[in-house]
Amino acid sequence: MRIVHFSDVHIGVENYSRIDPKTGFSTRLLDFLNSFDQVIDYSINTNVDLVVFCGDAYKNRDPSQTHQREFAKRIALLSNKGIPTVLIVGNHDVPLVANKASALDIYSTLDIPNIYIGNTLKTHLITTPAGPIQILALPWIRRSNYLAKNDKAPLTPEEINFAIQESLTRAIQNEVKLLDKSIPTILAGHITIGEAKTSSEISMMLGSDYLLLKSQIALPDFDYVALGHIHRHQILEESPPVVYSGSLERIDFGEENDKKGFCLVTIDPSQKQGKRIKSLEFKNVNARKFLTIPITISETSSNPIEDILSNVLNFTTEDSIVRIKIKAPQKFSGLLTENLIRKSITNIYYLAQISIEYTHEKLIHKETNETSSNDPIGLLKVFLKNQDTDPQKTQTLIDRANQIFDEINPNEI
Ligand SMILES: [Mn+2]
Repeated sequence: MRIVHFSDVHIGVENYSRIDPKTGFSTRLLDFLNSFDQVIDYSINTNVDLVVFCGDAYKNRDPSQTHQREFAKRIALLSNKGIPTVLIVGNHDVPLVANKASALDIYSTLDIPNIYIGNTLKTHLITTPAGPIQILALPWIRRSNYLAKNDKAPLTPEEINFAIQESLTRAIQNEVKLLDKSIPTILAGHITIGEAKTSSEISMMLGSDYLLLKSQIALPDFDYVALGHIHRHQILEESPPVVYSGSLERIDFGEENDKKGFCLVTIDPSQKQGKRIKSLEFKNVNARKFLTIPITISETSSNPIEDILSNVLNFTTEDSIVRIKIKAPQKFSGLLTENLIRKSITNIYYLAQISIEYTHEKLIHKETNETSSNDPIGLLKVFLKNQDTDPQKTQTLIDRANQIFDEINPNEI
């Protein structure tokens, strides 16, 4: 039995994007759909028996019609090919208010064949071409739902988290008692596990998370624990495998070095519980690359712009979202403007950011020519700059001025 496990598609994340002239879509939307397509294509072309999606289809709780159509198109392909597909509801899929529908509820409302929605904690018995399997769905729990049911006394956020953790642990234990041990079983959840590591998606989290510990879900009753929510792929436990497949696309530079993709799990249903896992592979998708280029301009450089360009050419940038971090001696500050650098560089797919840090002087920021009126050194620099003073001479004069100020105000920092 071959199972594809993926998660955190987050359609609608559109940072670092422009409009694609051919489609009118944001280029980042195309990136996200492209990596999503690779999961769907793999599942269909290699005829997998089951697809498990562990939550967060969209960026927002209220996805646009276009985003919903693009997600639905791809889920429909799986449905039409007869591949059973489990969709677990993530925190980005649920509204804050109790009784409002999640972004995935429409699939159970329409009763789409082969699509199973995990919007409550319960076990689904699913028939796959390779035999039956039990999926214990562990969706994101809405705080508001919880409060609505437990409104005896106002609780602090920490108390709410603790209460959710307790009730989830109990609910999982109750479900486990009802499982049929002769059938393979997967726990599929959208949740933070305390031991997991994050890269950058802190910015993607909506409020503070409740969490479970690995020991509460790595139970011998499960052949595999499929997780979503944390965007960094990681294997938290070998037996049973407790795995975050990770997201399909990078969101920011914190994920620059993370691989992106999905998991292929092979289970032998004829084996006894605990012996069913045959293999676990991570399959890379071709996600948009992020690249940081650090450049240090030497004191003796005769053409800093030229140096920046030749440094950039050492990297493959045609298909990457790039940021350039420049360190330069203060004397070049007049030469290096972001505009000029941007105009000079043409071989980058998307230039997200240029930062310039000047060594030595920090009191004045020449790009904006701002200096505070009570900063005499800063004012002196503006004066010298306006006089077109030679950079070396400027440095000497500034050093002398610093000495003088130190002598007058020896205790001033
Ligand atoms: Mn999430």
